[in-house]
Amino acid sequence: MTTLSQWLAAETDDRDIADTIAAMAAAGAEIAAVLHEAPIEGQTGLAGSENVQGEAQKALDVISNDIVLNHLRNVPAVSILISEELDEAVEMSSHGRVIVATDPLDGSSNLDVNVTVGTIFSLLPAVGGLLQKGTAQLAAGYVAYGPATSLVLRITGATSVFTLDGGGEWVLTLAAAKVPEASGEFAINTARERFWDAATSGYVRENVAGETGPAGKKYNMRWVGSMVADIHRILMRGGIFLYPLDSETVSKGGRLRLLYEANPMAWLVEGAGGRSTTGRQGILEVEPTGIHQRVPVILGSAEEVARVEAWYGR
Ligand code: FDP
Repeated sequence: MTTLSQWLAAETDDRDIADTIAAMAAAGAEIAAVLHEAPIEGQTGLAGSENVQGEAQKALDVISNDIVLNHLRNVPAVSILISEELDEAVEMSSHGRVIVATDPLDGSSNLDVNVTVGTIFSLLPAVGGLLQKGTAQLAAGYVAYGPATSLVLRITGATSVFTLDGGGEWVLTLAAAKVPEASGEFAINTARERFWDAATSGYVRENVAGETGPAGKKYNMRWVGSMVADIHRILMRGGIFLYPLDSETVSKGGRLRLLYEANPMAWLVEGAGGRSTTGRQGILEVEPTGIHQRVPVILGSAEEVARVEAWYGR
């Protein structure tokens, strides 16, 4: 059995990276415990406030953000925290070498229905400033709060999966996740079809046409509507996730956030042999212009991502 601390010791000599990841893992374990009992505590309702994107905050969004903040405050390596729940970046330790960007509770619109949600995080070198491309990431990960509590992590090597045991220990359960190159599953919010561009419509039309269509195989659709759950499925068994630019989100640049959703997920999927793109460039190559910037997100099995890219190239 390999624990998270043993894995960190083997994976990196950089104590700052290891300490920061360990603190995010501890925050994840604490959030998992809160989520387990949240309905009993009546904590799934609206908090009555709004986050920077103008979305209603769930009480648990705020609670999860506070838990992450408290854990990172104890880590001298952390210089700045960027959070989906905070308008501005928060200064932490003045000598810290690591920036953490996080969505403390992603998919929170699913909390009322007991569906998997998650905490996503990305580590960047403080020396590069707040706005760095995804290629600069030191590490990334997410915690998925589902039937099991999973921690998916990548520093620069493989993408590894840990499971939280009953004693609060993270145990390595998959050393190197592999996203199959080919897949017959796609994930997209089809209720947005009327806003789609020609590439998205063309790709989905081909999939829906099945064996007798141009793709020549049968597809199935899977959409949880909670990014962590959808990406976890893709890391475990392949598929493609699309939240493309469409006519409704174009003015905002997309739906999902670059620094704490798209970049960490692209880092993890690419570490498992999958691919990621906005449709026009690799997600990790996007130059950020703001900490809460949005971006189109397409990631998953390499063959499927290539088919979407081919549509964008037409
Ligand atoms: P949520 O707003 O519930 O936090 O991060 C945004 C996100 O969830 C993703 O987890 C999910 O993939 C997406 O929104 C779904 O958005 P729509 O229901 O608007 O399509």
